[in-house]
Amino acid sequence: MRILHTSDLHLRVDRKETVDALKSILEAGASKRIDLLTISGDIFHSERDADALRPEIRGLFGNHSFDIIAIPGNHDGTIFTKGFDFGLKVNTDFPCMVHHFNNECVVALPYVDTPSPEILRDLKNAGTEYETRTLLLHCTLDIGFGLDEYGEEGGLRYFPITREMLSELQYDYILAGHFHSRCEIRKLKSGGLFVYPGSPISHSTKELGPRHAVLVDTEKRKVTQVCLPTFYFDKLEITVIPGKESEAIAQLTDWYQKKEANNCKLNVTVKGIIRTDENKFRKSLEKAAPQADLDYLCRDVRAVLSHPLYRRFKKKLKKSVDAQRRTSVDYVVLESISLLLAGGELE
Ligand SMILES: [Mn+2]
Repeated sequence: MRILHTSDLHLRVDRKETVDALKSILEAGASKRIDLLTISGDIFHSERDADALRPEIRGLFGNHSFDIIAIPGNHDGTIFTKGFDFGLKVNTDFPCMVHHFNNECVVALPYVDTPSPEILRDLKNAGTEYETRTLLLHCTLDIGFGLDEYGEEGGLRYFPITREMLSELQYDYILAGHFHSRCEIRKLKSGGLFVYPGSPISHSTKELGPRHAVLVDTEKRKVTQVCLPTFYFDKLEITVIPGKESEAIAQLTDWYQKKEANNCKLNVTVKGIIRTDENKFRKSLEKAAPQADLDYLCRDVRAVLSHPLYRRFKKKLKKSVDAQRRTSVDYVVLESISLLLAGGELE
């Protein structure tokens, strides 16, 4: 069976690009000839968004060559129990629902706060008669991520679970949601694979770089990331060394040109010290990355270069500091003298 896995769409009525992301995922599903699309929670950002978007979304979920199985997450947990028509069946049955496809099963657990011993027991016993078992879960895994990587809410209140506990359940694949920042695939001690696809669209600047869904081929036992054409944020930080201004421009040009045609918003921070006109250098940066937001923090240090104090230092530098460390020491001194000059502490 070929499964495309995603989660955390956070569809919002005031962010059209989230609905576009859903369309991209459905298109990816068709082009990858999948049998099943799985969505592990937080389809909607809030109940209000689910309410507003329902009629529009309903049509999108219908008429596909593949099945769709979804579970509620902590953001949209209760809306699915109210009998509305979303165009897809979101599993809200406790303890869990077992969907089967020939000799395989997909066990879907609707979002709950804590993995109680009863829930873990039910998950362990669900669908054990099938050859391949896949579990859908909205959870916080113990792999040392920053709490802010789990979307805006963070925290460990959301079904915290360890790899050890999941290993015990003996699933072949655990297709999870709740972790936003990037795609993470981990092998469990049991041999099973744990998959966080990351949010399929950047919801904030905490989620950087192109977004992915994950394709699971259960027959070939192959798991691959599928890059999505959805909106993302990205950023680049460059520290310029005096005399290496053109290298900085080249680095920016290379990075920018790879992303230029993408659906993204780019932020570039250029800091450090330069041996050239501040205005001219800014213009070159803007030319290299015209659509990016630029934080320009460079300082022209030409006045320092001709300062007697710096000249004396430069002579000593060659004698007393080995070649390897010379550039970084030079940089620190240039920066310090420049600040002293700016503060009027040097004549
Ligand atoms: Mn989420």
